[in-house]
Amino acid sequence: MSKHTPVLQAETPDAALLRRIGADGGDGRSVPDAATRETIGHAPVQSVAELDQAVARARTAQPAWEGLGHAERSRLLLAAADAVEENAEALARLLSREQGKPLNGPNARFEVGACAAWLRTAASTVLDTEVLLDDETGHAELSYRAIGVVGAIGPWNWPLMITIWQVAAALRMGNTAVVKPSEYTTLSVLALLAVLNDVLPPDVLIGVSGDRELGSRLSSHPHVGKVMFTGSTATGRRIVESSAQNLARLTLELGGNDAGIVLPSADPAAIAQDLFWGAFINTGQTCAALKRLYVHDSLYDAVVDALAAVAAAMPMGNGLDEDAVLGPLQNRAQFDIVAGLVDDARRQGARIVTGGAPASDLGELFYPVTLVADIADGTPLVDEEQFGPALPIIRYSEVDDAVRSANGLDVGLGASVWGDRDEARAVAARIQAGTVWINSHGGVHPMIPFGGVKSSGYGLEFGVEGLKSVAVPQVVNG
Ligand code: TXE
Repeated sequence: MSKHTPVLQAETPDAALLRRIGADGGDGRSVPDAATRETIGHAPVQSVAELDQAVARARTAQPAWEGLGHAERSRLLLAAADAVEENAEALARLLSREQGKPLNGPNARFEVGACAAWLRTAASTVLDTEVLLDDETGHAELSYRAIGVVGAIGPWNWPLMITIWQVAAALRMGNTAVVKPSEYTTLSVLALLAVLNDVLPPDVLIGVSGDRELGSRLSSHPHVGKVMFTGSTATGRRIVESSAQNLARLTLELGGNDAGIVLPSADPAAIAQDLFWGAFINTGQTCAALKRLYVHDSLYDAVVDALAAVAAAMPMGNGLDEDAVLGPLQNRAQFDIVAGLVDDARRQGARIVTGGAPASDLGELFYPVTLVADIADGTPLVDEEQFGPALPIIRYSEVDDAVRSANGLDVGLGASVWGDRDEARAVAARIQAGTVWINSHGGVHPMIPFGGVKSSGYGLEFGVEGLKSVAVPQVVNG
């Protein structure tokens, strides 16, 4: 047993997974536990040549995989979902240690459960051939065929769930996939792929481990026909540029800065818990989290107080602590962004209602839930994506102004409106975002398409639209 991996001595289920993917030895890049910063294993550092080999293998395997047909691929994806469930606790523990999210709350166990759910839905969703014309002038049909090799490039915040989002539909449609996980959460994703590969044929789903150079090569590779990307807008732009070379089709789920608007008709006490989780799910490190909250003047103080009361009752701690529902920031860079934005807001005269300074007693990267009131548009904490546990709460008196603020940034992943349902739906229709939730924020469902507008990207995932997005349409005319 390696001296680098003391936790393996405990023989936890995640230790077996680490051994299985060869991460328990001393070779490769050292991976820290997000909470304790102790080394939990080593991630392989693969070369561009190895990536090229992976794409070549996936390309060779693709015709036979497509040739299995929908029924057999669906059967295998259902078996893959069962395999995820059989390994759920080991995956959740490894995810919790590497990513930082607690086992409980809407966190690690929830994420692993979502992987199984999305696999099952991708397996059972029907994408029928459409009859476009059928009369005396002729007959034409539209059906959807596999593209070939799909490149999946993911982030570190929901690494398992987003990998499944990217590959489940792709595999169902007869593509093979090469996955490049974030360098921050490589081990969890490699472990997930190992579990899936227990039931999938060889080379249908291949992981490559490395940094952005591998991501860059995967997205520009001449034999990759589709890139599924979730990450920052800056990287998304680079992927669009490289698609000029290989003409890969793209689904880009980029950053957001989701606004929530609380209307005068809302009940602060009734919505506080859902507002809290809308903003602080995964300790705020979520693409479609509530990142700026606009509250009508008439109930501003009541909403701030109700949110502060909910925050006070939510334990933060090491992810393996069964009581914790909030964890650390995943990495130092993100921690510095959050701490810097809060410090800046304070300097500009905003009011820190709760939190506002690192929770160093818990560990290096812990930052408490921070509510920032009496803050305005134009402050970086409002205008920039914090991607962490700090929520600016902005006062408004005219709904038109709140709508203008919500639409005032160049992103549009999600948004939410809180209050009387009919009033809220009327406001929702005026908001520029891929999804507008009413009296909730951020909930996703495997049958409901999800995607952004503006600089939050393009393309839809999930449901029938998600299957279409990893396929090429083909018309048969005659
Ligand atoms: O993202 P990157 P990071 C936001 C969040 C965060 C910021 C940076 O605000 O602070 O993005 O996070 C790979 N071609 N979000 O650094 O750099 C890279 O190796 C191809 C929002 O994680 O975009 C990794 O696998 N791939 C987001 C993946 O892209 C490249 C979730 C993401 O890295 C590449 C996470 C290139 N040229 C962060 N360069 C959300 N919307 O959910 C890097 N990569």
